[in-house]
Amino acid sequence: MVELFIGGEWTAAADGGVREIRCPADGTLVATVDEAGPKDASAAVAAARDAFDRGPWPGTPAAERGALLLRVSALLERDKDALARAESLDTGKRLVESVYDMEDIARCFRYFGSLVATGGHGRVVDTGDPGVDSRVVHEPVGVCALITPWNYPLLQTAWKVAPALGAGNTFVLKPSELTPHTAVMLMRLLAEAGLPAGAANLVLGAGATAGAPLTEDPRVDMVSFTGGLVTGRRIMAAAAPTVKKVALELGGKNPNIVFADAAFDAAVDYALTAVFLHAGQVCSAGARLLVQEELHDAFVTELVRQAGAIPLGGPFDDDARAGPLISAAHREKVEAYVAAGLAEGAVLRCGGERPDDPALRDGFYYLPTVLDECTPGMSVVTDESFGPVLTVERFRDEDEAVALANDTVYGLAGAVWTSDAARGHRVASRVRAGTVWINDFHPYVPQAEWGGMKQSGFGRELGPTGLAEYQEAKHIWRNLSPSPQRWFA
Ligand code: TXE
Repeated sequence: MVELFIGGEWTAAADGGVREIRCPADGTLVATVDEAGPKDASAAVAAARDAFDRGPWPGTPAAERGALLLRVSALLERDKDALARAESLDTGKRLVESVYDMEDIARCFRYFGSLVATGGHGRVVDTGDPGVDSRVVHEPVGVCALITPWNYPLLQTAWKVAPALGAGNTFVLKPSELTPHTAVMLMRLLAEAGLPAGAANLVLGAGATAGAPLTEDPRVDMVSFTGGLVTGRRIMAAAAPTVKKVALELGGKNPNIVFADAAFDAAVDYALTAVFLHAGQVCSAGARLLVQEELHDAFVTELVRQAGAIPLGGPFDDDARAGPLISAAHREKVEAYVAAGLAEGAVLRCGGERPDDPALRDGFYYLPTVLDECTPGMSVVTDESFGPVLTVERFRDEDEAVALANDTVYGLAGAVWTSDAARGHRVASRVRAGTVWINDFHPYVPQAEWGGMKQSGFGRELGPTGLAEYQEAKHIWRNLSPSPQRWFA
C-alpha cells in the first residue's frame, strides 16, 4: 500500500480511505494508494508548520540548502528509469517522453540548487546616513501548499518543490489523485538527500477533501497551484479569508500563428507537435492554428495528411507517437467540445472519433483531430479542451493575426512563424502571453520564467522570479547610535 508522508513518517490515511490507480492506456491496476481526508491534511500542515517554526530547515545556510537540491538532482538522474516508468503507468504517456521529463526535472533541481547556493542573499541599502545600517534580506514565506495536476505530474511538482525548499520553506504537496506515484518517490529521494523530517509532507487524495483544506488552513502561508481555470478561481477564493500568498498556473488556449513566408516544412511539423504532443494535454499546447489566408489550403492539407498518420499506443509501444487521454471523463469532455464545434460550423478534416483499433479499446484514446474553418466565439476555440484537437482560423494581415491571437481570456504561451525577423519580433511583443516562441514551439529552460498573463494566472515559475515567489523581502534598519529625538519633548 502506498501511504502518506507526514512529519517524516509514512502514514496510513486516518479514515482508512483508499483509491485504485489505473493506467489510462489499458485500464490495468497500477496500485492501491491511501486516500487522505481533512484530518490527514491538517496533520500534514501541523508537521510543516512545526518544521518551519522550530525545525532546522529555514535557518539552514543557503549554501547547504543549495547543496541538498544538487544531491536531489543526482538522485533523480540515478533513478530516472524507475521514475519514468512510474510516471508512464500513471499518465499513459510514452516512456520516452517520461524519460525526457525526468531529465528536465533533474535539470530544474540543479538550476535552483546552483541559484540558491551562489545567488545574492540580500543587499545593503544606501540611505545616505552613515549612522544607519539598512539591509534587505530574503526570507522564506513559510508553509506552502503545493497542488499539482496529472499531465506532467513530477515536472510541475519539481517547479514548485525545488524553489520552495531552496528558499527555506516547508511544504505540503497534494499531487493529482490520478497520478500520485512519482510524488511518493520524490519524498523518498528528499529524505535520502538529508532533508529534515517535516520539511516535506505529502497528502494523496481528491481536490475537495485533501486539497481544499490546505487552501483554507490559517497555518498555511502560501498556495502554489497548477491546474484548471475553474479550480484556480476556487482556490483563490478559499485562500482569500486568510490572505495567503497565491501563485496560479491555469493553462491556456495558445495561438500558433503561421505567416505565408514561414518555412513550410518546419512550420507544419511543429504545428503537429504543438498540439498533439501528449495528446494535447499540455498547458502550452498550440491548440489554435492561425494561418495566413494565401497559405491556408496548402498548409492545412499537409497538416491533415500527417496528423492522420500519427500512430497511437501505450507507454511501452515503441511504434506509438501519441498516447491516451487521462480518463474516461476527460475524453468525454474533449468529445463534447468537438461535437459543439461541428454544430457551430467547424469542418472536420481528420479524427473526430475514437480509434477503431481493438488493441486500444481499453484505453482512453482519441484520434488527432483537425477542425477547419473555425471562427472566434466557438466554444472549441475559446475553451481549453485539453485534448488532441486543433482549431484552424484564417487571417489576412499582421493586425488581424494579433487580434485573433489575443482574442482569449488566457495568456500562457503562443508562437509566430515567419521568415521576416522584424515581423517575428513585432508580433511576439504584441501577443499577450507569458512565453512567445518565434519559429519554434514548446521549448523552455529552467533559467527562464514560465507563467501566464490574464486568466492563465499570476506568479512565475522557473528563473530567478520562480525562486522569488517563495521569498519575502524584509527590510532591517539598524540605528548605530540611537539618541533621543525629542519629537514630543
Ligand atoms: O484539474 P484540476 P482537472 C485544465 C484542463 C482540464 C481542466 C480540468 O483544461 O481539462 O483543467 O482538469 C486539485 N482545492 N488543466 O479537473 O481540478 C486536484 O486534486 C484544492 C490545465 O483534472 O484543476 C489536482 O491535484 N485542490 C492544467 C489539481 O487540483 C483542488 C493541468 C488539478 O486539478 C481542488 C491540468 C480544490 N477545490 C488540467 N479541486 C495546466 N495548467 O497545465 C481540485 N484540486
